[in-house]
Amino acid sequence: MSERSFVKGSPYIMIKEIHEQPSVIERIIRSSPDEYKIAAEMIFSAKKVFVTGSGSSYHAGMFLDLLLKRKGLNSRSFVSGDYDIYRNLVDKESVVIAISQSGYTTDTLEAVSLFKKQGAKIIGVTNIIDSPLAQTSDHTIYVKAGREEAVTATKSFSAQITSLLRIYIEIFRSFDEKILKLETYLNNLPKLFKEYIYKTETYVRDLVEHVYKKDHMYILGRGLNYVSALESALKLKETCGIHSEAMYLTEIRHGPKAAVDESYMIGMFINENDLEIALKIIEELKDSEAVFLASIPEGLDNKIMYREKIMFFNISLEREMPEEIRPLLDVLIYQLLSYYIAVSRMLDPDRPRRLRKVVI
Ligand code: F1P
Repeated sequence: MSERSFVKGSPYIMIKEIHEQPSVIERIIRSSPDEYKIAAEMIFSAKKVFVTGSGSSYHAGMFLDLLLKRKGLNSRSFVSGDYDIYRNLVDKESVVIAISQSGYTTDTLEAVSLFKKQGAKIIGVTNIIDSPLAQTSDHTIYVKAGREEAVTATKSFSAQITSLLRIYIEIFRSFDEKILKLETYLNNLPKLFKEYIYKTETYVRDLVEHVYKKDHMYILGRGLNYVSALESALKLKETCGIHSEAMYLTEIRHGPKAAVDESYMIGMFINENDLEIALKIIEELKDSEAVFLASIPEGLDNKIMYREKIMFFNISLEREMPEEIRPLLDVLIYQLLSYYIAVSRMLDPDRPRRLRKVVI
């Protein structure tokens, strides 16, 4: 069965938008480098960098912030509703990267308006070319996801991450050989992404019958994987009404594990460095009857699977994949899982109750 046939049978837009991601990524990586170069120069020459947004856009912002911090830049990210806290830190030596799919989110626009008055330079990252965010920014990155109609952000999140990766690559290409590897990998990503959608979708469709009645999910990760956990947990909450929480990998051992029982799923994004701690967590939860779902580099997966009494599902990633790419593929698992659970629960994944595409 081809991957398109999964889409064809569905009346919903969300699954169509999930499947558009390889072509969205392709469009971004093939576009002219100019807009990313300008942003890269603005960021590199600023004394302080602030990254802000709400919902999925905040998660994308946190991703960039972690990348910049790790390279030694003075960066921090915050939910745009918190802008008042940063009032006395943002000044004319600052650059503020404001991310919003719609470009209309009130909190984000208010943050931009205040910080602009304080002399900061604004880089707007948006999917809507003539949105208020684009109009007020000193420089705009247009993320090129195409119109996103399902309320839940899927392709626009991947478009944000890919666009931010392009900026990141522009800043650091000349300093670091690993960045060249990342760039090459990103340039080949559309094909891999397509294959991964097919593999993951087949997998998730099998998994769903075991988990669609579960009430809770903790999704664990650290570093960049924690960003994937946040975004994945948001998908489940929005789309299929599951109580889901992103949890910093090591923190589950500091209290939350006491709540886990058979009504839980435990998602894990595991790197090589996390293996030891992941094994401890699995061991400590083995009496819980929770269902486990792990994403893990291939070759390491056999170390954690098939433990006695545990229902364990595992999706493996190419071993040599740079970790900056992982959020794109890891979040995809949960986009698909949320969609298929919603459909199994007879919910409309495109229009979750109480939600709107634009939060003003
Ligand atoms: C994005 C957002 C989405 C969420 C929903 C409501 O705001 O919070 O993350 O899934 O669609 O809007 P923005 O990026 O448009 O500011």
